[in-house]
Amino acid sequence: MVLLIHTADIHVGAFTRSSLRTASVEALEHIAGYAVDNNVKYLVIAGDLFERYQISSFELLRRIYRVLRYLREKGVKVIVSPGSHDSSPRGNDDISLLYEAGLIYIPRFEITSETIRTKPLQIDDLVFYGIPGLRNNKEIEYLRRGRVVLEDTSSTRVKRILLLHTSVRIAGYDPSAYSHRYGYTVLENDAIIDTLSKINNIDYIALGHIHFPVPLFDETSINRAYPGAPIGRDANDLYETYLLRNKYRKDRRFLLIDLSNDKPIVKSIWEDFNVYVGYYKSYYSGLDETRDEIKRVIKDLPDIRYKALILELENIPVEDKNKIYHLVREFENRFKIHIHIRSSFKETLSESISILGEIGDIEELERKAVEELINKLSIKVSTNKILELINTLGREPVETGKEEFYNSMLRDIKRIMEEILNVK
Ligand SMILES: [Mn+2]
Repeated sequence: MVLLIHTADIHVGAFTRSSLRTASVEALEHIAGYAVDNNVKYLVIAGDLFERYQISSFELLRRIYRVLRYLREKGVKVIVSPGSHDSSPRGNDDISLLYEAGLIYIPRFEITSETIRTKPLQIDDLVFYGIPGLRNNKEIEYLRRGRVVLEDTSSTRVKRILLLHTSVRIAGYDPSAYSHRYGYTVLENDAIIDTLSKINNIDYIALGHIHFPVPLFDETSINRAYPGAPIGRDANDLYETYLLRNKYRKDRRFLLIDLSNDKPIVKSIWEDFNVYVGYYKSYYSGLDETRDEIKRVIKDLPDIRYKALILELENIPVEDKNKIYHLVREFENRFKIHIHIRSSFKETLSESISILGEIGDIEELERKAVEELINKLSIKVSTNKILELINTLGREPVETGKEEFYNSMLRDIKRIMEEILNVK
């Protein structure tokens, strides 16, 4: 039997100031335990092992080193491809340190303005390739233009696995509906990666980047899937965990891939990863009442290691927003719980509360800066449009076909400007 585990988007280092901060490393420990107990010899992490390219937590790093050392001692090989969060272009990142320590394998690649060339990494009878997640989903440009080269794919009978960290529309799931989280560019459909896998004899594509598990299945014959994040990294992910359980009657998961036959058999290993997400919606009815209400909701939560609560409180008066903020912080500490407040009342509230959330990457910082500027200038334009413009201007030309590149860029700029100025 050729078995491997496929996971992605662990985001160790997310939720830094919250009681959830150890949840993701614990999820990885759990997956590692499953691999050892079930004699699975390969663990594939398709990007975003870490929340940032360097995390500073000694506690989390020590646990990462320990679990990886444990896997190595048990003969489990861990193959990691860089994601959009955890790699630095110069390799000053934590995953490079893990590689130097001999704890993980990273399939090598070279990126020029022309191509992404990825080199085979052979381990036993398996060959791994990795296409990293790049800033602004730039890997998509390469994929669209057919400028991704997998080297030496012709050789003997081995199974080939491609680790691919990107945003692709798959099985009816459209990541562009969540574009600010997954980048502004999305591969329109998976025909491109279909072709890529066919011409390179790829047996299985281990996808990463989309935190929601796609597609949802218990067990099926399929050659690509997003396992989804075990924990996630922000309130959106927690809300999706809630939806997965309460709307789709599924859970978070990792994937067990059986490559023994011609077609891979992929099985979802559903897991709660010791996280409970509660959702509570109410109208604000005064500070004391709301305090009692929230306390009651928290006390009703099941006794589980990691608790999160999404509170939707409507009609909070502006003069009470800071009091609510402090109340929530107090409850978070007292009850060891992660609370996220969503309010439909006024933008000012979500703004003041937003420091509860995480500012994890440059794209989020960009968004915050643009939002602030729009507010300051009181102009009527959507943040998304400005970010789309910035990202379009930041596209990098490919050496061949420069004219076509600039023409299509100008077309896009014209379209965005027309939408911003509301003309046409
Ligand atoms: Mn991610």
